[in-house]
Formats: sequence, C-alpha cells, structure tokens
Amino acid sequence: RILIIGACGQIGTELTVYLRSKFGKHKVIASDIREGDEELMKSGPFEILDAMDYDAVEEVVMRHEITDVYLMAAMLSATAEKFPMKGWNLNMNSLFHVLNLAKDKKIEKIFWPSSIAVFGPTTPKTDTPQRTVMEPSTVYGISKQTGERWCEYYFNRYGVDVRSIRYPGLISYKTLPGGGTTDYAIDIYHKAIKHKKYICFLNSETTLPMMFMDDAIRATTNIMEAPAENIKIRSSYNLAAISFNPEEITASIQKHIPEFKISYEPDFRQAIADSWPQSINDSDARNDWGWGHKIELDEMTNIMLENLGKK
Ligand code: VAH
Repeated sequence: RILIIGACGQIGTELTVYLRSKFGKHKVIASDIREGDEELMKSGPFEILDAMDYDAVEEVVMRHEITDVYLMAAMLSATAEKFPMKGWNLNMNSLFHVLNLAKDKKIEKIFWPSSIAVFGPTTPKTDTPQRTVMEPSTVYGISKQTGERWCEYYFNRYGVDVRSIRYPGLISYKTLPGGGTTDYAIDIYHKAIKHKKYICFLNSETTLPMMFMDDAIRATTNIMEAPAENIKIRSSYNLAAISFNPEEITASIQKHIPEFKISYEPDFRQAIADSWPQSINDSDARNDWGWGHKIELDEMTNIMLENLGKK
C-alpha cells in the first residue's frame, strides 16, 4: 500500500488522484496536517498526520501496512524565508522519519521531492548540469540540498530504496498557489481570468525552469516504477521541461485574452529567483529511466485557462 504524506499540497493533491486511479482508492492512503477538499476526502482513506511526529507516522505505516511512502510535505521557498527554523525542521525531520522507517525495514520504498532550489547564485545558469557547484542561498534550497545528501547516504549505508527528482517550478490548476517563488506562474492565470491584469512580483526577464503538473506526476511514477538498477543517482535527478519568463507567459495568455495586461513590482522573491538557474540539463533522467516532457508553454496556457475558466 502507498502512503502520501502532504496529500493536500500542490503535488500531493494530484499525486493522490493519479495513484488512486492507477492502483485503486483503498491502496492509497492520503494524509496531511489538516483535512483536504471534499473531492480528496471522499475519494479514499485519509489520515490527519503530522509529518514531524515519528510515532504518528510509524503508527499509520504499521496500521495500513504501507510499503511505499511519497513524502510531499514541505515548506516552500518564499514561506521558509519568513520562518527559517520551522521550514528547516519540517523539511528535514519529516525526511529523517521516513528514511529511518525504511532503514528499519518498516517500509520498502520512498519518493522524496527535491528542487532546482538546490542550485545557488554560483551555479551555471543555463543547461545546469546534474553535478555542479551548489551553494543554495535559501532555507528551502539548503534543506533540499541536505536532504539529497542524506538520501544518498541512506542508500549507500543502509540500502534504502529512496528515489528523488529536482522539480522545477510546477504549474497546476487544482490547487491555489502556495508560498513558492515560481507560483507567480500559477497566480497569473487566475488573475488573467478574473481581472485581465496581474501585478508580477518578479521582473519581466526572470527566466525560470518550469513544468506542467501532468508531466511532473508522470516523472514521479516513471522513476518509482523503474527497476532499482536503472536508478544510478540516489541524491536527486535534474528534471526539466520548459523555461520561460513573465513576458513570455504573458504573450502566451494574450493569444486567448488580448486585453490582458501585466505590470511589475518585484519583491523579496526576486532575489530568490535570481539565485536559481534559467534552464536545466536532465540528460541523466532521460537516459536512466526514460524521462521526456510533453507539455509546452502554449498547450499549458490552453489547459490552465480552460480549467480555471470553468471554476
Ligand atoms: C518554490 N515551487 O517556488 C517551489 C519550487 C523551484 C521552485 O521549489 O519554492
């Protein structure tokens, strides 16, 4: 059975729906610190669970006979800059609990998300390699870089089958933007529909690596279903799809809403975005476990506007 920790989050919400459709709703236990929306709550078993409480996580794992854990709970970049110690404690302690459950053979497999936030201002900005200088300057990035080191350590030392990918900014319509620096690229669609204008907290040339959620969910299941011997990297795999800046996503939206206007009021999140790469080299993921993105910017805009327009 599968346990999703952080099932109400941006990725967790869609991962729960996908895995339940694939394995059956009783095989996938959703959990989070608070209840989710009605659709999630009535779509299968749910547990209120604090990812930082080892005993509580262990109890849910044992009671539901969990074999695979997707640890999706974390505090994202912008919020973690406001609450550094809370961000560090949540992102790290939750990971240690799940790694130790696997070390003690209480679970068999772990998925843990890392992020392009592990790269910092001194990292090469374009076609960023899998292995390169990584001096993250955000609490979130530091926690993800450290988490990657621990995942690799637990694999090498204890044989823990933990798999991880460095997600770029993820764009989706099923959940509201949640404290991420890349979340401007979600909010812009909501505001384009509601107000036909958007005040962007990043400047117009801020190019960032991004991906539509359906591609991210497919990458997550691809890496989890790959034979263990194909997973050559046990820290975390670079993953890429599309890179764009606010000007380019605006042009994409204006193909549907010609009168849409953007203005720029960069805030503290500009420095976070400036510390991250503009494009990522994901050849290792493509070679090792058959990764390949599908959704380009204009198709993503079609999907986002169509689904948000219906809400
Ligand atoms: C954030 N969406 O903005 C996340 C992600 C690369 C960005 O890690 O914090």
